[in-house]
Amino acid sequence: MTQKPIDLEQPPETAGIIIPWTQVADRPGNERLEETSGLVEALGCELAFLRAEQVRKPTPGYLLSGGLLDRLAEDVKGFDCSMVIIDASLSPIQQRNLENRLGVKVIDRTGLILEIFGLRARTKEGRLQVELARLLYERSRLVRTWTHLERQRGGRGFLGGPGETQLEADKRMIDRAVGRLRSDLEDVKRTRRVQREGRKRRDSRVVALVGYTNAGKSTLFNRLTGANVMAKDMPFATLDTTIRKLDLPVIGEASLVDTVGFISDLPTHLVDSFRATLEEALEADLLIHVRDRSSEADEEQKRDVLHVLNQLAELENVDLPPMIEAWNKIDLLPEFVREGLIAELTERREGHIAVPVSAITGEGFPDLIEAIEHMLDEGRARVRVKLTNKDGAFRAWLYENTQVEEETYSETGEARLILSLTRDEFGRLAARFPAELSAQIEKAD
Ligand SMILES: Nc1nc2c(ncn2[C@@H]2O[C@H](COP(=O)(O)OP(=O)(O)OP(=O)(O)O)[C@@H](O)[C@H]2O)c(=O)[nH]1
Ligand SMILES: [Mg+2]
Repeated sequence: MTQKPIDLEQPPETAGIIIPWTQVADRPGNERLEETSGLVEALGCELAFLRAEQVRKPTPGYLLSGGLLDRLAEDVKGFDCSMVIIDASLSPIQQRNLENRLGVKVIDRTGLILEIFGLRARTKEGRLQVELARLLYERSRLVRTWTHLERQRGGRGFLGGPGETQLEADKRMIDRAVGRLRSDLEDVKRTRRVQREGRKRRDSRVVALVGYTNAGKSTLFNRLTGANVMAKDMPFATLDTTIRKLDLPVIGEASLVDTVGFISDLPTHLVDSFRATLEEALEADLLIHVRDRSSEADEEQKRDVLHVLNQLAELENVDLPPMIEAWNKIDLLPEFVREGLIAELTERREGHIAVPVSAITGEGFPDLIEAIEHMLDEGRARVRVKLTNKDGAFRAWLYENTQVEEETYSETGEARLILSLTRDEFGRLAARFPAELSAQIEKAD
């Protein structure tokens, strides 16, 4: 049951959407309804209806049962829908049965997100990743259908039948394509690694923006770097990682990374296949978790973002970089809520930095920059170096490889530098100039 990509040349599809829920605790709030309709809009579909429906006893055949299904079938006819989206996870059997019963294409949440990613992917890397996710999704569904058929045919021995062999063949074909895609993505990863190492050699510190889709990462990115990345009120506006120079008043130059947003119930295949892109964030010196504090679902979104980040770190077997939070969109909050947030901030325990900002008005930016510098500066040492006029090469090396904060001259014409060094830089300095290190360098402050 492979999904066909949606053809943009065709007139837009008319979609009816059901968001099923079982327990009262899972009943979707307004934010979820809006998010889902946003996803459908992002797909370029016309929305016929969208309802949250309580499914007390999900059935293995259709998920929805009895009256719910009848009503859905009526509405599909009544609104002349060409597609139904079930904002949940459907088994391949349920999907097929629903398609047969309703007479239109049926997709689930994963299918929906994959479609949007498919439409948005622009770069070669983005396309590879989406294609991989799609294949892994299809493969997982083939396996399940196959198991089902196998059970039906149980005990018939050699009469395996053409269905089985066909599915086996499909599986093998997908496996081959997955293998090719993975190796293409390995190349992408390698190139990125080389670029990253280059940045490291130049000691450009890397700061990555992460967060829920639509939280305002790209808007913040553009404003901080003067870039012009697409920022839009729609889910998954950004799929590709962009890196730009970020000028910091004290530290100097750093690199800022904008990344793909996360969403609740992000299919694991997507997390897996977007590793090449998100590795950039995992290897950053600092993560800025951009949160939309004006969203009712902000706390859940935060939880989901942290969950995906931890999942990724586990997959890559690395620790997450240090993180601060940018509490974005505070311009949308009424004054008293804003004050409450700021009070909450001051009550927070030390060690966790959060900065209220507005990527639109620029409010809070100086504090955000200060917080970034503070975090990047941790682990740096300041040292004072005495130079004589014979130290030309040493001086040149220091200027080239470290950050010189200050240069002064004594009455006798000796130069004194104040340097700020990372641990790595200090190690390189010690290896290169051991004699100078003991004779001419002392700790500042
Ligand atoms: N009022 C207000 N709107 C904002 C702010 N920051 C971003 N927005 C709006 O929120 C929407 C989403 O912004 P983006 O910057 O595209 O969000 P994103 O996090 O990059 O989203 P994805 O790329 O989809 O993950 C846009 O319509 C922005 O104009 C803010 O501080 N205040
Ligand atoms: Mg974006």
